Amino acid sequence: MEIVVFGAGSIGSLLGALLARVPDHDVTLVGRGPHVSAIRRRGLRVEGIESFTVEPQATTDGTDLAADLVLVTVKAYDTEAAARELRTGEFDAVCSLQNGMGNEETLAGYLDCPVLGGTTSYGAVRTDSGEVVWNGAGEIAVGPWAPRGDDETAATVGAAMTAAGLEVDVVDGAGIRRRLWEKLAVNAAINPTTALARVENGALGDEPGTDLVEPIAREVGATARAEGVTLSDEALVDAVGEVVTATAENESSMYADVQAARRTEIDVINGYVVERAREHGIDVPTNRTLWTLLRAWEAERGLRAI
Ligand code: KPL
Repeated sequence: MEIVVFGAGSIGSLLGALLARVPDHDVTLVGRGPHVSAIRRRGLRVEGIESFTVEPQATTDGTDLAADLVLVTVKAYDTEAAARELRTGEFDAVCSLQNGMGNEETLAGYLDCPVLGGTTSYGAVRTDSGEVVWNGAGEIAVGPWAPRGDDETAATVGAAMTAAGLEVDVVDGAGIRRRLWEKLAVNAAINPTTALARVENGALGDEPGTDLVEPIAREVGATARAEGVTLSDEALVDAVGEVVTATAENESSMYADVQAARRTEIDVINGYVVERAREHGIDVPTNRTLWTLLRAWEAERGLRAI
C-alpha cells in the first residue's frame, strides 16, 4: 500500500517507521526541514521497545502527492494547512490520528475521499533529527467518520496497520465517536494539568492529582452524553487512570509544548468541551478554568490573539 504520513513528529515518525518495515508498503513522511534531511541522509532510526532503521521517502512538500492512504499526524492547529496541501494530491482514504476534536471535519472539508477517525495510545518521543524513541506499547482504533467514512475502508486501513505489527481495533462509526470522546477525556485531564504543574503524567496517579483529574473526566462525560455518546463517568475516570499508569514516566505533549514555548492544542481539547457543553447548557468549570489558563499563557507569549 502507498502511504503518506503527514506530520513527522513523535507519533508520525514512529508509525511511519513501523509501516515502512513492511515490504509491501511504500511510505512517504511529510515533515520539517532538519528531520527530513536527516532521514534522507541516514534513514529513520527507532530506539526503545524495538530498535531498527528504515529508509522511507521524506519530504517537506506535502503538495501533489498520491497514495492509497494518508495518515494525518500533525498538531490539530495545523490540520487546515495540511488539508490545503493535501487537496492538491490524490488519495483513496484519509485517517486522522491526532489529539482533539474536529480534525476529521476539517479534512472532509478539503478532501474528496473517505475519511476515518482514529486514536492512538502508542508512546514515542522525537529525540533528534532522524530519530524517534518508542517508549510505549499501545493500541490504535480506526473507524469511519460519519458521514464520509465507510466500514470497508476502515477494515483495509486496519489491515495495513496490522501488517506492520501494530495493535489495531477497527470499530464502526458509533465506536470511533466513543473512542474519540474517551481520548478527549484522557487528554483534557492529563495534558493541561501536567503542562501547568510541570510534572510527568504519573504525578496524576496519586492525590492531589486524582482530585483534579476526576472532575475533568466527569465534565467530559456529561458533555459526551449530551452529544448522544454512551459513556459513563466511571469508564472515563478509569480510562484516564489507565493512561496515567501506562505513561507514568512520559511528559504529555502539552507539557512538551509549554516547555518549548510552542502553541498548545488546548482549543481542540478543553476548549472543545467548553464549547460543546455551552450548547447543551452544561457547566464545565474545571475545563473552562484550564482552557482560560492555557489561553492566557499562549497570549502572554504572543502565540495567539486572545
Ligand atoms: O496523548 C497524550 C498526549 O500527551 O498528548 C497522552 C495520552 C496524555 C500521553 O501523554
